[in-house]
Amino acid sequence: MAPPPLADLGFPAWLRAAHWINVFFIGLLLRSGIQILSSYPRLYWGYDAVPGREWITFTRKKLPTDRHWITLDQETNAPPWLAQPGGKLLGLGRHWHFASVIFWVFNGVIYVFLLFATGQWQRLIPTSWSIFPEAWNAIVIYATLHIPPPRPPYPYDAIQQLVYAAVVFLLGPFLILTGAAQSPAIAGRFPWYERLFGGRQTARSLHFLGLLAVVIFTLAHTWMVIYTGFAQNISNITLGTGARNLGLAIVIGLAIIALCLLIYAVTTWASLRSPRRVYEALGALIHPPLGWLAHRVAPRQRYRRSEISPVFLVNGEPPTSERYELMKALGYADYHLEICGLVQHPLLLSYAQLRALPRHEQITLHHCIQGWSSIGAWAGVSFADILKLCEPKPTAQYVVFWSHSNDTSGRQFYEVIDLATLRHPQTLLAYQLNDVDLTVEHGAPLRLRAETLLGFKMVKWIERIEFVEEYASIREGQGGSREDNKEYEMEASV
Ligand SMILES: Nc1nc2c(c(=O)[nH]1)N[C@H]1C(S)=C(S)[C@@H](COP(=O)(O)O)O[C@H]1N2
Ligand SMILES: [Mo]
Repeated sequence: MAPPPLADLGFPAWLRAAHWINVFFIGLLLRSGIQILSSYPRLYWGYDAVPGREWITFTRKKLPTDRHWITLDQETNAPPWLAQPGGKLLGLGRHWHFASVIFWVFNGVIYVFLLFATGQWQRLIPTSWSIFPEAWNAIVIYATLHIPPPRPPYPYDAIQQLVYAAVVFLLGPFLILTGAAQSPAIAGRFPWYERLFGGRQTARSLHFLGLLAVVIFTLAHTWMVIYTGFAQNISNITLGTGARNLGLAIVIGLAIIALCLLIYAVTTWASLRSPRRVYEALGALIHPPLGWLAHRVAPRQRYRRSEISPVFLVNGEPPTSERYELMKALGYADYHLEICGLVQHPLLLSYAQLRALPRHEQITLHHCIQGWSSIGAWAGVSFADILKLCEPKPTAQYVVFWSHSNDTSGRQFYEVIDLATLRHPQTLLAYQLNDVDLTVEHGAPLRLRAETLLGFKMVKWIERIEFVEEYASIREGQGGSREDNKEYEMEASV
């Protein structure tokens, strides 16, 4: 069946609805995206974030000089008028970003489907090669600071048509693909996918440039809408092409924009006021798919020796207890790893016993939730070997890693990981980084590596490993120190 002619298509209700829904979620994505960027406001090319090699920095914040700085010192405060929700609420910013993505993609898929089902695609996709000479003519006219005339039946010039088509069919998918390339679970399981973009930091930089393209497009689009007949244009996209009452259309159009801004304001205010409740509400939506990804996808990372980062960044405050200081002074000779909880054989393994177990090595990319990444060669004990020794009981579902260090609330640092995720190959209790025994900064004497997860799950300075059935009864019940204190998500796979 031939599609109806372009002139008869008009702006059906679904197209108008999809347009405004898109505007609303793009706004949320931009706001929450800026929140995420503010946690590590510097961009790099390649795989890792090597200090000094950033191509752009958005902060003048100084690092502390009286102690070893950590990457949390590089986090900045985002202004709530610009970012969602503002401050240092990275965890909540991610929740807004991921929740918005779900609705935005859903809306986009329906829109594209209906474009093709109704013939509306003819608005965007050129049907003749003459579009290119016409586009060139349009550019020449723009260069003289004039607006080219529309080309009936199209309501706009050739360049506009090409730009609209590129935004829908190229920029949208580009943002989704570069977003996905930053996930530790996806990069861990499909290293070729990350290589396609030239590394995680390149994907992050491209994702940012995509954001910039969206902003520039939105400004240019808004300007054109105003310049080429604001009343008629806004009427078309709110009430449809048949509408007579242009005044009413303007009121409705502006009311929709005001409503979007109001919702951003209210949801930002709610996020700042009761972060935990917003975390739980949005979490109900995003945690199931993230958890599914983390434990379904087994990592297969293998970077080359030559790719090891010249500097492996450091995060997390080291232990300060006397006990740890003493252990360190003795070269960890009296260190013991305690394995307890729901296991057939509770264990107390000395440092020497741990190092006598088979040694495994892997060169992997570390993804910090803040946005930086580093490549390192880790060596240590395979978690599978520990499981063989202790034999978890059938009721054991989760493993709690307790650290010698304290979290930001001054209590013992801990993180919980589900047993299925830990059964993946490349789960390591590491004692070496780049062929030397771990330094204090990197978690001496023992730290976790779980290569489908974000860095904050990989507890350093491990004191004790406890097998449990559930974690709701541990501390605040969110699954770890960072979840309890900073609203990071337990299913740290993206
Ligand atoms: N005990 C403890 N472990 C921790 C942290 C911490 O604050 N305390 N920070 C985590 C975070 S956020 C990251 S990114 C990694 C950093 O590991 P690295 O310092 O070896 O790069 O450690 C993780 N393990
Ligand atoms: Mo991190």
